[in-house]
Amino acid sequence: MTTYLNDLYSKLEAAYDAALLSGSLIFTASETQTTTETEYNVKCEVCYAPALALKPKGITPVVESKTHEKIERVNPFLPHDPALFVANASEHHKILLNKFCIVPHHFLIVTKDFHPQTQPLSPEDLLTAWNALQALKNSHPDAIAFYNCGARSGASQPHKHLQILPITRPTPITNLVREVIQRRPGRKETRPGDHFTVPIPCIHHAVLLQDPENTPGKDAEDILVEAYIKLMDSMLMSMREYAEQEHLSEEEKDLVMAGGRASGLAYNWILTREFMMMIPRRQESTNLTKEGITLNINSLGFAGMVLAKTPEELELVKKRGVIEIVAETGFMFGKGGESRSAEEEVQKEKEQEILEKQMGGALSSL
Ligand code: B4P
Repeated sequence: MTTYLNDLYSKLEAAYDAALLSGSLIFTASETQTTTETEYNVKCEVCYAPALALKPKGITPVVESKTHEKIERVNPFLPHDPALFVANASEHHKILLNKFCIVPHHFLIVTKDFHPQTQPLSPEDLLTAWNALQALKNSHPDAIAFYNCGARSGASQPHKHLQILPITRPTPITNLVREVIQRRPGRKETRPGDHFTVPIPCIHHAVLLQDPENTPGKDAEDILVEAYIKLMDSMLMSMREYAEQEHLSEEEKDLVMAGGRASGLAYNWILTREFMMMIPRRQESTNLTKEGITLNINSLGFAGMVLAKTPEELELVKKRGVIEIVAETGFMFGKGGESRSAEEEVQKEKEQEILEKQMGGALSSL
C-alpha cells in the first residue's frame, strides 16, 4: 500500500477545519429526506440544500476581451487554492477538499497536470481511488468514489478529477447491491469478478470486485483494470446493440453513436470497496416538469442520492421518486439491445423474482 495516503483521515480533518475557519471552504448545511421506492424495494435519499442554489456554476469566466469574442476561464484545480490542498495521493495526483461540500471532508482526487474530464480512467487513477477508499476503511467503511465522465455526466469542471464522498452509512445502491449478491436458493451466485445487474432501470453494468488479499497472482491494480475494461466493453457493446435497432429514431441513433465515439462518451463511474459500476448517460438532466424545471444528475444519482436546491425540486423529486427521475438520464438496454420502458423493466424484474421464488421452492422440496 502506498505511503502517500498514510493518516489520510487526520490530514483531511486538519485541512478541512482550517479551510472552513479561513472561509476557503463553504460547507452547506442540508437536510436528507428518505424516499421509499416500493416498486424497486429500495430507500433513496434526497439531499435538500437550498443555499447551493447561490453557488457559482461551473468554470468562472475571468477575463473578457473588449469585443466579447474571447473568454478566458480559470481552472480551479490548476493552480489550486493552497488552503484546499490535503496531500499528494500518488506521483501524479493530489487531494483537494471540495470547496462546495454538503458532506464534511468530501474530497477530490485531481491529476497534477491537466487531463480532460472526458478521458478514460488510467490504471493509476483507479488505484489511487481504491487506495483512498482503503485508507478510510476504518473511519468510513462505506465511502464511495465516483467519476463524472464526459459532457452529459453531470461534471462541471473540465480538469480530470475523481471524487470521494466519505459518508458514514451505506449508500442506497450499496444496500441494494448487498441484497442482490446475497446467496439465495434458485438465484445464481454472484462471485467476486462476476458481472451483475441491479434491479433498477439503467444500471446494467456492475462488477463485484475480487479481494486482492485473497486473489493469488493479481494485485489491486490488476483487479481494478480488469473490472474497468470488462465494464467498458460491455457498456459499449450494449450501446452498439441498442443503436442497431431498426425502430430507433435518427436523433436517438445519433445520440448513442456519439457516445460510442471516445470523444462523445458520457458515463458515470462508481467504486466502493465491494463493487465497480458504469452507467452510460443519454442526457445530463432530468425533466421534472413539462414547463422546464430540470435537475442535473451526476454519479451520486445512480447511487440513489439526488440533490435538490429549491423547494419545487424537492417536492417534484419526492413525488416522482428518485429512481424514475434518475433513470430518465440513462439508457434502458434490454436483451439484444432492445430498449425497455421503466414499467417494462420493473415487470421483467418481478417476473424474474417470481421465477426465482418458484425455483427456490422447487429446490428446497427436493
Ligand atoms: P463535477 O464532477 O464537475 O460536478 P459535481 O460533483 O456534479 O458538482 P457541481 O460542481 O456540478 O455542483 P452541484 O451544484 O451539482 O465536480 C466538480 C467538483 O469540484 C464539485 O465537487 C465542486 O463543488 C468542486 N469545486 C468547484 N470549484 C472548486 C474549487 N475552486 N476548489 C475545489 N473544489 C471545487 O453539487 C454541489 C456539491 O454537492 C458538489 O460537490 C457535488 O459533488 C455535491 N453533491 C451533489 N449531489 C450530492 C448528494 N446527493 N449528496 C452529497 N453531495 C452531493
